[in-house]
Amino acid sequence: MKRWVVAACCAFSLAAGGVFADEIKSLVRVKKLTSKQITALVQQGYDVAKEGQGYAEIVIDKSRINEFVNKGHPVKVIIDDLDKYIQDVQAKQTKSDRYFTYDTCTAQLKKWAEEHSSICRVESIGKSCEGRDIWALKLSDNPEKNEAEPAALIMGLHHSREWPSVEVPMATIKKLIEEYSVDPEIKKLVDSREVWFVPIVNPDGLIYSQEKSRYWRKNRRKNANGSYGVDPNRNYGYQWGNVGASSSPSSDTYHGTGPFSEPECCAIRDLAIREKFQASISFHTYSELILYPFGYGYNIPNPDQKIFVKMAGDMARFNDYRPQNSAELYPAMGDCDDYLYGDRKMLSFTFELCSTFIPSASQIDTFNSLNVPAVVYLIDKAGTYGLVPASGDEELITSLDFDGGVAAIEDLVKLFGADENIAVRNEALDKIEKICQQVANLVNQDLKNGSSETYEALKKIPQAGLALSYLRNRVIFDNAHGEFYREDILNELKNS
Ligand code: 0X9
Ligand code: CA
Ligand code: ZN
Repeated sequence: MKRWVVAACCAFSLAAGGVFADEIKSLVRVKKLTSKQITALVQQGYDVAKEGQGYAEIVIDKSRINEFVNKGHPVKVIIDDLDKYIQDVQAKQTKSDRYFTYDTCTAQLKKWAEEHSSICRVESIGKSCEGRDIWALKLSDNPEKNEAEPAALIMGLHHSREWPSVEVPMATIKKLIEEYSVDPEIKKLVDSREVWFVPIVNPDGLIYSQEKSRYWRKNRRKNANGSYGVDPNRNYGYQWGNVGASSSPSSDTYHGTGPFSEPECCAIRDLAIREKFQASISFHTYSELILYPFGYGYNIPNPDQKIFVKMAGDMARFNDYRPQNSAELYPAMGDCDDYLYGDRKMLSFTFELCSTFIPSASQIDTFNSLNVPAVVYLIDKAGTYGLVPASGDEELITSLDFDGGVAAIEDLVKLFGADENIAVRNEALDKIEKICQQVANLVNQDLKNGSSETYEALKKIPQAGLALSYLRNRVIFDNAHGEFYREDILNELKNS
């Protein structure tokens, strides 16, 4: 260990730890803390794993626990020696209950791509600090083509020690692939979306956490002062800064030398720019939360707040997690969601899975089954709510088929139809109008071709008033210009 590094550091980076890899780390619950004090701890670079009513759970050098006690904050040790604890979890894995490693995950992704090449393919979206491939699996019909379909991005493992965050994306792929050939609903979902999975954003970190220091959080960048690691969830380039993020390389929330200094974050950025996603989930552990932007400061206005609250609330029904704004947890600059929403206008969510970093492997099936349905929901809603923000562009709307258009109308009119806030409503209304025009066009086309099926279906949708009135205008116009319509339908529309 280079002890001189410590002498050169300020007192606060000492508190943040991370210089001595051989220090024993504990997970402790520090009590009698106000939420202001907890935010201050985050601000000072403490590795806060969970925030609760009057307490915080913190990863800290075992030798420093008493500093809290001495300041009048009772401490309960949850895990005395994190490294040993996680080694035990690892040792007790069975053949069937087992966390993915970088190698087993890579092999599984490649196997799926090989065996199901008509609906998925694998691509390396970049290299980690240590030169490993960051693998992505694309799931969609015609996976080689970039089609005008709503797109979603599902990420795991920004943070090394958060192994369950790899499992949920992998379990979602498995479900969608296996059910594709037997469940028409799943087939329709996969065919009408482009879903990208990046189960391991930080490969070097996962390997380090599984083979060396189990509580490791960051990536494995070798910093200029000899310490290791940048926090990938503080390195994104939207509102990159010092709130809830540290400029000390040895801190566990070190934000790097500049925005997007880390290749892992660049890989996600470049994929997002290329694929123009509408929605995303970034999985982490722990705390059983569903977080949404903005997270870089308190009370930052979010123009799409209403959609975020609705979707987070709906997803929380599957897993019973708590939906909340991420700054309310604690403000932190440079996280993934703020970039994906702030810059790319995606509906970006962070899930804090489980109630500890790495639960026993026997719980993998349980947390998967709680969370996979929420992912499927997000993939679906990328094509309805996802059309409202700027990422839901014109081309997506004019490519909607009848079912996709109707689903969007139903969701959006329900959410915005009765909104008394004119500003919020107008923004969404602009998109709703375009979707209704698209649906009216499709139905009009069907009527001209002699099919009234979509027309009859549209009439049954309670939210379809606007689409029907567009249809009426169009039919009357086209009829006046010599198009033929069935007499009864023409009269019905004229009199409606
Ligand atoms: O601090 C993080 O990066 C996330 N929690 S974790 O314990 N997995 O490290 C939460 C980030 C939420 N975003 C903001 N609060 N801005
Ligand atoms: Ca496709
Ligand atoms: Zn995390």
